[in-house]
Amino acid sequence: MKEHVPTGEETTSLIVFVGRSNVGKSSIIRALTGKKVIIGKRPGSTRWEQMIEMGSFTVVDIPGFGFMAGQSKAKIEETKKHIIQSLEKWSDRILLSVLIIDLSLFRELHDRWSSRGEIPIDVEFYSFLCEISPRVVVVANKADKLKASRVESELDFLVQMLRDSVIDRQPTVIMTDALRKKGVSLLRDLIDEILKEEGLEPPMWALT
Ligand SMILES: Nc1nc2c(ncn2[C@@H]2O[C@H](COP(=O)(O)OP(=O)(O)OP(=O)(O)O)[C@@H](O)[C@H]2O)c(=O)[nH]1
Ligand SMILES: [Mg+2]
Repeated sequence: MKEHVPTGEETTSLIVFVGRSNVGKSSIIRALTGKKVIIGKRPGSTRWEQMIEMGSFTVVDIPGFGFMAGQSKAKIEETKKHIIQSLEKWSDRILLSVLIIDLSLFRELHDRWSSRGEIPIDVEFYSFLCEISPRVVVVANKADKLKASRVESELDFLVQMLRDSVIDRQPTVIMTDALRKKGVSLLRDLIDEILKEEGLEPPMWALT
């Protein structure tokens, strides 16, 4: 049998950005790294994984799961399966999973899925990421789309749902508005802390 010699790309640590379509994964990556990953108004802008080399680690921009503009149901299901398989394949290399959630839609989608007797897809992915990755941070993005008076209750609801789904982990949640780059520095600081813990060199972030 031919010996498998891993290349550098196959061994660097990964920080994966995961979430439903159109929640702002690519926008947050762009704000953090300054790399011109594709951002789009319609769900399904990122069609396949983008590996962004950051020196001591690699950021992975993953296509969104769930609804994608112009895609059949079968194709959407196939994409979800592919994402899960890729994450499983990478699990030994994942330093951190960043699950991005659209805070302005979370409760509505959560209630819709629950009323059908289904596990809401954001919650399903949160549990899955907790199984395959040593650290998970949830980014509650698009906070600006909520009325200011509702932000706190929506955030509390999200935290409660995450707690209920994985009872042995205290969820880490960061609130952001990627359009105005608000809150993204908290994510950067958290990543820097993790890199330090792992003895890895922090990169030159785009965000100042
Ligand atoms: N209001 C608001 N809009 C945002 C925010 N973050 C991203 N957007 C917008 O949301 C849309 C989708 O952003 P993307 O970064 O492409 O989202 P994505 O999760 O990478 O989408 P896919 O690759 O399709 O899964 C774009 O029109 C962004 O400008 C935010 O915090 N607030
Ligand atoms: Mg994207």
